Amino acid sequence: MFEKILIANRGEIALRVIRACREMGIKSVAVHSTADADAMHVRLADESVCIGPNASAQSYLSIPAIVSACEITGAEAIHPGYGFLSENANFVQVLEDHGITFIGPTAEHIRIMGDKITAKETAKALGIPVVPGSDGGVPDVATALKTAEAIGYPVIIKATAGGGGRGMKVAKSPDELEVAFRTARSEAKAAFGNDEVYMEKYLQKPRHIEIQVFGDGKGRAVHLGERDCSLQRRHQKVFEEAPGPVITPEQRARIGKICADAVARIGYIGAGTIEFLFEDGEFYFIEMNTRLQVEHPVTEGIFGVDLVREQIRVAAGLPMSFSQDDLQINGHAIEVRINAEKIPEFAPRPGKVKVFHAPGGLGVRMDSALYAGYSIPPYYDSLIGKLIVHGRDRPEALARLKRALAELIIDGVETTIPLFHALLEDPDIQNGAYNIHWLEKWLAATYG
Ligand code: MV4
Repeated sequence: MFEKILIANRGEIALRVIRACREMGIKSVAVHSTADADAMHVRLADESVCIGPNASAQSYLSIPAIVSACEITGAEAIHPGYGFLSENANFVQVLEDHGITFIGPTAEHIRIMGDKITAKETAKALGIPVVPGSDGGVPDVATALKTAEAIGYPVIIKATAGGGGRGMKVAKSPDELEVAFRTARSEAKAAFGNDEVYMEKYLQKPRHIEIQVFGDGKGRAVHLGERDCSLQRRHQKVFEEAPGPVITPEQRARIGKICADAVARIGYIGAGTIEFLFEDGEFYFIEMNTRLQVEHPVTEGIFGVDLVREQIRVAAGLPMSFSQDDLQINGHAIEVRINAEKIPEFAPRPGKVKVFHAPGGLGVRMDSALYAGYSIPPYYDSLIGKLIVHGRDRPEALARLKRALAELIIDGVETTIPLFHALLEDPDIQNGAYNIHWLEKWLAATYG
């Protein structure tokens, strides 16, 4: 096992990794920007290194600074958290060249899944159901028209280098296709420096269902069911739950086995998430994320496992501490993202936190790096905490969430807390009757 791990991240996820390290008897090294000198992850780690100025590009994204911090402190491995360098294949390659272990998948697996056409082809070849669409890239308008004719309208055009919703355009009929194609292309070029696009059948009212997978890198892998992350605004998730309110045990077992077998076959190591659109009882692969996700705690809640501990174990060459048969779902978990943002615009509101009181009690988990007196810097993501609740069933989890939200106090900055109080009063949320468009429609209807 490693003696010392460096965490190339900040905020609540840095704390999450430090906590796993401490329970495993592993020393932790925090890295931080100048703006984060007083951050909680710096205080909680065994050691810390300042790696650069406020801007992420010169600190949390600086590969030379992070490799140097590793060499200075003698850390043998790096946990990347999510975001920042967590899906940067070049970073993983550099670490390999320096004899530092990356706690995550291989550079090759990250690269395959980063290119959305290659990811889809790989998924298809591994037996994962995919959205009907073009075979690879669509090079010109004529090909786009022919492909759309074969698929049937509506269609969606997506950037090969994309993900997370940028550079996507829908065409409902042939007369909309040329504009959609050209717009998607130029947006892809601007956003990713790569104008390749591909086409899919546009699903009109799906849910976003993602399957958590975990591999040991030696050909064994398991699945840990699904999370329903359909409640999003501008491709930012705000509320996630597990199990999915409309997924049957049979559907879960079937798609779960397909996913676990697929990642076993490629020798995948560590945590991964296979994203699907789910409509009329069918799963359609869209993307795979090769990292630990923000919403992983809902899966930890219902399975009673520590995913970060497992990531560290397999990175150190140890086996996973559970097999598929050990994994049984217990109850229901919900996470809400607490952002320092003004509702309903979701406009960032950094500033000084005057009071912070975290909720507690049975089935309540608060992952946050806040403390009273802390100044939320304006340079990074506005996520300041995650409230995760667990109950014996979905109604109990909802009641517990309402109770815990009422206990949570953050004074000094505006947050998304009031949004969740309002959402929990809605019958559709209470019934689990929502899809990927529900939240934006509700926001428009509620706040105008
Ligand atoms: C789609 C789709 C409908 N049909 N693909 C958006 C982000 C990216 N991960 C995939 N996205 C979508 N792909 C087909 N063929 C609708 C979306 C989509 C979406 C997906 C998940 C969660 C929220 C969303 C909001 C708008 C559109």
